[in-house]
Amino acid sequence: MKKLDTSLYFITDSTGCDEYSFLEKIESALNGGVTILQLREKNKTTREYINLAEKVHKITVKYNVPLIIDDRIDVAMAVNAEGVHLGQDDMPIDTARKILGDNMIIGATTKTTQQAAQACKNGADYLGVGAIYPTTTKVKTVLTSVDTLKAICESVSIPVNAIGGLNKDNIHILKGTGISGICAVSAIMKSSNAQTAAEELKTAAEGLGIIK
Ligand code: TZP
Ligand code: MG
Repeated sequence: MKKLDTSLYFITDSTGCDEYSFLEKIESALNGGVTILQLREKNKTTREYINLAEKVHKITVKYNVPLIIDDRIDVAMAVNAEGVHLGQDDMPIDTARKILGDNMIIGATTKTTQQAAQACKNGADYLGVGAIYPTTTKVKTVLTSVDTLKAICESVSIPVNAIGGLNKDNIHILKGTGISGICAVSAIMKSSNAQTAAEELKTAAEGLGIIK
């Protein structure tokens, strides 16, 4: 597997978006420098999830950007996605690793150093930590402090990404935490120009020395 670049991690949300605009937004964000993309669908049937994932994957492969499927290893396998993202209530990381083998990317949501250590031990390739700020994206989550984020970064040797309410104007608090990247849903999804939004987020994070 080539080295994982999580520096600009775009998580999609198709709510309220017709399929054409959704796919167009994804392509635009990829043009803006997104390095890894997660398809996150909570209300689709399995068949709908697979259909959409196939279409998204056709786009991401053109950009050589890994596609990560949220929650569902069956959907990830069905479309030959590059990986899956699993939360604390999803399939355990070690079980997923046994099924998926060593070549697929497995990401884990962790909110404590204990969860982070466990996820690493069980075979996670990267961690998502947050929510750093309150978020308008539909998610069951609590806030994670920047101190906890930093402690997690210091305690593991895999990439750690910050998530939750992040945008180009508020990411300065992530300076010095040791994160590898920034996850964003609405900062890109809700912008009128996804390419510009991705470019601006990347430029801001690079300017602050948060990402390389
Ligand atoms: N997990 C923690 S916060 C969050 C997820 C999936 C949503 C992040 O969305 P946004 O719009 O970038 O705040
Ligand atoms: Mg999940």
